[in-house]
Amino acid sequence: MSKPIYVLNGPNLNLLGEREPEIYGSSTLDDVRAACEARAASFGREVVFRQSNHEGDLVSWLQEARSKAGGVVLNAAAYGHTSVALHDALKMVSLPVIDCHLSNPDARESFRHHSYVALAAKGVVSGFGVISYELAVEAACRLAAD
Ligand code: CA2
Repeated sequence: MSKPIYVLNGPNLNLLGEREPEIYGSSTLDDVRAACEARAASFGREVVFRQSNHEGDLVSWLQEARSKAGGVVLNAAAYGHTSVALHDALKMVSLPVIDCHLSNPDARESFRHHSYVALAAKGVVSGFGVISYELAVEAACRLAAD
């Protein structure tokens, strides 16, 4: 039985669809979850989809993923730009980890240009809205060993 892909979402993404649709699109996080599940299902995998506004939850879920996941898609949101704790946790995950963003942080404010997640990830998908998640889940499924 293939292990699931963990899709982990950071702060404020629970409010997706409620504001700034010109940047993030109009999909809700439930829409994102459905898109991830559909793409993973086409590769015979399931998704464990979670969101938290708390940095420590994301660290704990990355530690859990080490033994339970086939791969990880992480949109750490603002914590990606600030969190050495997430970077350190990711360095202990020997699975394909895809850094995923709805918007393209490199085309935005300079404080979004640095990513502690990208430095420890296999690759980055950004700028395509919900499609970023679909591409990231596909990459995780195709790169997963277990
Ligand atoms: O583009 C992305 O996916 C981001 O990770 C989103 C973060 C931002 O800090 C990163 O630089 C890029 C912000 C998430 C805010 O969540 C929203 C909540 C409500 C409406 C829209 C977005």
